[in-house]
Amino acid sequence: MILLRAKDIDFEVTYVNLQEKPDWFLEISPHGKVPVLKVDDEVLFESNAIAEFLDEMVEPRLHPENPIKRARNRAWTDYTPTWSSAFGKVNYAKTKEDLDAALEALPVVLAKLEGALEAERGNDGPFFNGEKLCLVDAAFAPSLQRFAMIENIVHSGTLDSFPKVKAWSDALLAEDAIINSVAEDFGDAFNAALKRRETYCGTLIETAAAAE
Ligand SMILES: N[C@@H](CCC(=O)N[C@@H](CS)C(=O)NCC(=O)O)C(=O)O
Repeated sequence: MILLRAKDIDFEVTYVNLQEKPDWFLEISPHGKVPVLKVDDEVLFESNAIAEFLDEMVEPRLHPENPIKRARNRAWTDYTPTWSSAFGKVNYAKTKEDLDAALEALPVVLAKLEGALEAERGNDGPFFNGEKLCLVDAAFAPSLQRFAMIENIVHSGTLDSFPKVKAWSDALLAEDAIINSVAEDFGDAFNAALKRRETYCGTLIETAAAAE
C-alpha cells in the first residue's frame, strides 16, 4: 500500500479478516497472507515482490539505478522477516516477562539497521537512500509504525539508543504515503488485536491512555 500511495497509483483496497479468511482470499493467496495485489487477472503476493513490480511498472523509479546499490537495497529488504519477527514478539508477548525479553532482544535488529543507515547512506537522509522514499523504507516502515503504537503504551525508549533509526522512524511516520497506508481505524484495530490476542500490552492500553 505504501508504494501504491507513494506512486499515486489508482487502486481499490479490500481488507481481509485474517481471523476468518474468506474462501476467495485463500484461493488467491498461496500462503493465506496479506498483502496480495490483483492486476487484471494476475495475482501477486509477498510485499517485496509486489513493491518491485510496482516500481518497475510505474514511474518514478524508487529503487536505485545503480545495480550495486540496488542489490544492497534488495539485500536489506530481505532482512525484513527477521526484523518484523523481532517486533512481532514485542507486540504479541503474553506476559511481562515475555515483553521484557522481546524488548531486550530488539537492539540486535536495531543495531543492524543503525549500521546500515550509517554505512549505506552517505547522506543525511531522511530516508534510507536519502531524500527520496525507497523500497527499503516501505519494507521497514510497517513495523516501526506499529512499534510507535506500542511505545505509546510501554514507553520503553528503546529507539533512543539508535539515533539514526529513531530519526528514520520519525521521518517515515511523518510521510503521507505511510500514514495513509493503513485503514482510518488502524489505531483502534491494532489495540483491539492486542486485546483479542490476550497480549500483555493489551492489558496496559487503558492505563496508558489515562496517564496521557
Ligand atoms: N512475507 C510476507 C509476510 C506477510 C504477513 O506476514 N502478513 C500477515 C499480516 S501482516 C498475515 O497475513 N498474517 C496472516 C496469517 O499468517 O495467517 C510479506 O511480506 O508479504
